[in-house]
Amino acid sequence: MVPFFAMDLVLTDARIATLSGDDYGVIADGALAIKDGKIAWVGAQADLPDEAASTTRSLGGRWLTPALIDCHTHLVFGGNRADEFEQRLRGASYEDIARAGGGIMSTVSATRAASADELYAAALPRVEALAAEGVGTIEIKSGYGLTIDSELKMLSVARQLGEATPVTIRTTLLAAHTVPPEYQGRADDYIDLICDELLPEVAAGRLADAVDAYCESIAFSASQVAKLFSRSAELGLPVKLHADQLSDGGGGALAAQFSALSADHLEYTSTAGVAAMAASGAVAVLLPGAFLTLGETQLPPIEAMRDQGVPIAVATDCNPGTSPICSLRTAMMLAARQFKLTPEECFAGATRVAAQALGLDDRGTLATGQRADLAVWDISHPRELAYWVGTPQLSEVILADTL
Ligand code: DI6
Ligand code: FE
Repeated sequence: MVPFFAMDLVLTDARIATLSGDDYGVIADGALAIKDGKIAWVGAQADLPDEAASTTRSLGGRWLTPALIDCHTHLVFGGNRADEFEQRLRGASYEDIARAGGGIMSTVSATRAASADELYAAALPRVEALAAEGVGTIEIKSGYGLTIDSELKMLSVARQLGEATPVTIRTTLLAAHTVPPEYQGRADDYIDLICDELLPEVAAGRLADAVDAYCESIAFSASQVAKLFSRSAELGLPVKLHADQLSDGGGGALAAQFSALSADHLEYTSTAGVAAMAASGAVAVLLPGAFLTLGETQLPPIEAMRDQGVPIAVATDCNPGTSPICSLRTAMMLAARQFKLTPEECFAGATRVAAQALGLDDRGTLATGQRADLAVWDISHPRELAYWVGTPQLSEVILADTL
């Protein structure tokens, strides 16, 4: 090990939630040492080597945890859909609006019309809002362009956000979000365009870290998704799936069949779908903001997920249509309130399991060798993180990229 006097920073007098092990992995009187942007040591302060003469900072009994991870967002987009929110309050359904040419398509028009600079300027405050509540890693999906150029534009804006901020941005190609107007009635041809032209370009340029699709009656069928996922696998790109959000389309099982990192939404997933996910190791990403905004009543099969040992993550789904929510803390509270996840499940779901949903094994817990992406909180217990909304408990964020 690196000698202690050479540490970059040693944090002492902390209550630590490592998120590895039971009961938040708590270390009551803890200390943590950082070297080269990584955790070099974490444990009980009494065991801290004597020669810890590096820059040492007392956290005064505050809680130290992994920085939060938002593993499912669509936060790069043009315009907004407050008008449709109003229509839905008056009784129109999400599917009705989509079939009438609104919904995702209305954001597609606004996103196509926006320049990369305009999209960047609109998205930056959203990244900053998440960062301001302790988020250190954000996944951002494309899917509001639906042409080769505009999907590439979205991915490059997302990459740019990662370069300009200390937050890690993971990008996901969601070109199969809905059938673009140019391909109405020819969804198979659109899938071919993605498979033959867009995916190879994205893979060659390393523009996306994963591929996602929307498997739903108003979007793509299981066989269309299967074609896309086979091609993604050939190109070495991991996959994720918007599955069973509005109906049971067998999405959970489909994701499992392709060893997806995650299947997301899952309100209508069957017990068989959950079992398939458990066998494949796919993470269930729950999106309580979309559930709330759409006024859904069908709960995801949480008990089956727990029984079968499917890891559960929680994310914002930040998007202008179904989840105009740019707060992971709010999503954690909603997951507790609506889905009855325990506060510990909510917290693990926004750290350790969220990392797993992104295929990242270097963050989400506090352990030797992990990235030093940390959050410091003025709370008396970590259960408060899935309880308060909009209150200022975050004391400090320390991200490896700022060290
Ligand atoms: N499910 C969602 O919740 C978002 N996309 C998806 O496939 C909604 C996207 C939108 O309505 O703009
Ligand atoms: Fe989504």
